[in-house]
Amino acid sequence: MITSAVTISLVPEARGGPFVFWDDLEAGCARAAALGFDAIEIFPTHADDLDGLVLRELLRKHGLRLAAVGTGAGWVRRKLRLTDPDPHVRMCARDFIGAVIDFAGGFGAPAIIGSMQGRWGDGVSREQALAWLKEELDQLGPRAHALETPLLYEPLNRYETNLFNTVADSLGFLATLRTQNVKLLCDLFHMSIEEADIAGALKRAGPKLGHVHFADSNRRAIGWGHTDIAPVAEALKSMGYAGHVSAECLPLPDSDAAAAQTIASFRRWFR
Ligand SMILES: [Mn+2]
Repeated sequence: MITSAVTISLVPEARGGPFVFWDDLEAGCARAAALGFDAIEIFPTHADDLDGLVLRELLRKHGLRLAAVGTGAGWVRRKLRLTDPDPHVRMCARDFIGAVIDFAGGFGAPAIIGSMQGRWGDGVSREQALAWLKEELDQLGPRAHALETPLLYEPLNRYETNLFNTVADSLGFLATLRTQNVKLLCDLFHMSIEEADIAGALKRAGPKLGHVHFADSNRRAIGWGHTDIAPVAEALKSMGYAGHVSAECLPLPDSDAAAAQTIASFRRWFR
């Protein structure tokens, strides 16, 4: 069964970014539950800044699950990335992500590698950047596997990375890894920029699809842009996808309205 999730960002530096709820984990959980979401996706400043006991109690109290945990704060706050030319920066990036893998794994949830993948250029060749990314994913993938969770790799649009922008190219890269535990996070906003056929790309990912970011073409809540959702929903259902569709969209016109529009769209297409 496909389940719904909504994002909660706890990263002050990311204000203005595409997250539905902000700053307050308890309030975000309460709103998510009131609207009928199945799960939350958290963007923490660092894994160590999350209190596992507090989170467990909040999830229990509100009947929610943890869908995934993002690692983008490592880039936003500390400029860490897995393809940095400085080996110390790569090591810190790996540690940052590893701590999120361990924390999320305790809740049966995967960590997400999005902006922490970095990019090539500025003296780093594409070949070198991909070799470093491969090396890091081959260490982090098994770490997640030990916790029985996948590790999520998210292709981003061309304005955010020059490593991989499409599902097809990302699948080709994942096939070169030793670990089989890295799955794709397909973000419908990035896909609306990069894919010729979003539904076709999702089907192509097939069993490698681990998570979906649910946002329209303009990164607003689903239904408020021009993405044709019908074939996208049909593709996810027909391929037997059984993960979350998680609202990673702009909080416009405000958080509650974006969340309400998302859950209305979710019910329309998946219930
Ligand atoms: Mn995303």
